[in-house]
Amino acid sequence: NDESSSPSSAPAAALTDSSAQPLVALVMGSDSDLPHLLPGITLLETLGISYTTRVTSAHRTPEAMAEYAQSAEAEGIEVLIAAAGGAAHLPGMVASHTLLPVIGVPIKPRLGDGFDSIVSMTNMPAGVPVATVGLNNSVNAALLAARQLARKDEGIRERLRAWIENNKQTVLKKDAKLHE
Ligand code: RP5
Repeated sequence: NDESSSPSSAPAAALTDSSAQPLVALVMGSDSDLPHLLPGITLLETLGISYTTRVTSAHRTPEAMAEYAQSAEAEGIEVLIAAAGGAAHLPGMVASHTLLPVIGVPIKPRLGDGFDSIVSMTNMPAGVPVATVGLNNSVNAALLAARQLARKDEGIRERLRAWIENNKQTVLKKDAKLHE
């Protein structure tokens, strides 16, 4: 389902990347994907994880896409989140140009239910992995990136633990409310 995303009606006109050296790069095939990435971006900010955003397309800007994927690791990026909809080849193409872990976010296209986006990312040939989350689920993409970074960063680890605890309490409160 796509409940994890609350896209606004139009793409954000501008997005301020975090000022610190980015550890996560969010790449998207079009700025029309950005509203679906905003919940994940908000979560990265909550967890104090620096990030950068790029619009780069596997089909429309193949050279720029390859160049960015090849240079991301040298630029200090540790995890790539790649979002695309429909013929959603961006995460797979990015993964073919880097050794960094790539998390794919399938985006629901204007036409159809989004299953095409999902299988575009999950049906990768053996040898080129894309860790694919649910449709529009940039929150889980951000949490996966956080888990990867938490292996080496105690601060991120603690903030991730706190977020998970808070999430647990939210669910417990909902349960308690049902039985009031
Ligand atoms: C994909 O085509 C993009 O990732 C986007 O999800 C979809 C539609 O792009 P626009 O026509 O909105 O630019 O490449």
